[in-house]
Amino acid sequence: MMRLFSAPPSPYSRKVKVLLHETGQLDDVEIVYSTGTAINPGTLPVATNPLGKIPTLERPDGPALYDSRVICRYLDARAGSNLYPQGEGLWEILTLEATGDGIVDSAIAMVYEARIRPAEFQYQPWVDAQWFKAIRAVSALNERWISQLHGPLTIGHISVGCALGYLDFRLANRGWRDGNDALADWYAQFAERDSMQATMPTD
Ligand SMILES: N[C@@H](CCC(=O)N[C@@H](CS)C(=O)NCC(=O)O)C(=O)O
Repeated sequence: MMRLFSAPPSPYSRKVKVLLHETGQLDDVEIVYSTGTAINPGTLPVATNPLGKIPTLERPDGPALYDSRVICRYLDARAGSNLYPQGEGLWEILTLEATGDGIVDSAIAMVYEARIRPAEFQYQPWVDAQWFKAIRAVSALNERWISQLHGPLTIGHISVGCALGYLDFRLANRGWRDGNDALADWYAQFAERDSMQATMPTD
């Protein structure tokens, strides 16, 4: 049995869990609760992932895999589920995935700044700059990616869905929907999928 080190609030872990739902592999993976920070690694899987991050996928028949992008691609190949298009379209979808992940990178940097760094060391212009990155990417999704998002399910959809879900979860007051109606409409529909409903982030 494979073991997925992950935590309910983690948006990168959520990508993997959504993929497990969508590809019918839930029964093949034990979900192991794992949490911590760079300063206090807690139960993060440092023994198998030197970066000490989740998600990490331990496999009985091979070395552990880490980074959500690697794990998702592995599990897609394992299931033969075609969440990665063949041919030229692949590059666009990998970029869509990177856009969703990048939104999360900035959002998490903001959350860690507030939570981990002592108040006297916090630097608001840096926090605001992270938000500008995230909202610029949200706006690009709204302007340039809506037709892909309305197409067949790919890893790009999953990444973007988890990213927007994370903005709602941790940064709802920033109002990512403002001026991004097409993306908001897409997300309202996407969030109804069983895989998304079953993996809603919680503390
Ligand atoms: N690029 C990685 C990012 C993983 C990541 O940063 N996960 C966070 C939790 S959401 C983590 O493990 N943080 C602990 C740390 O940074 O030490 C991925 O896609 O899996």
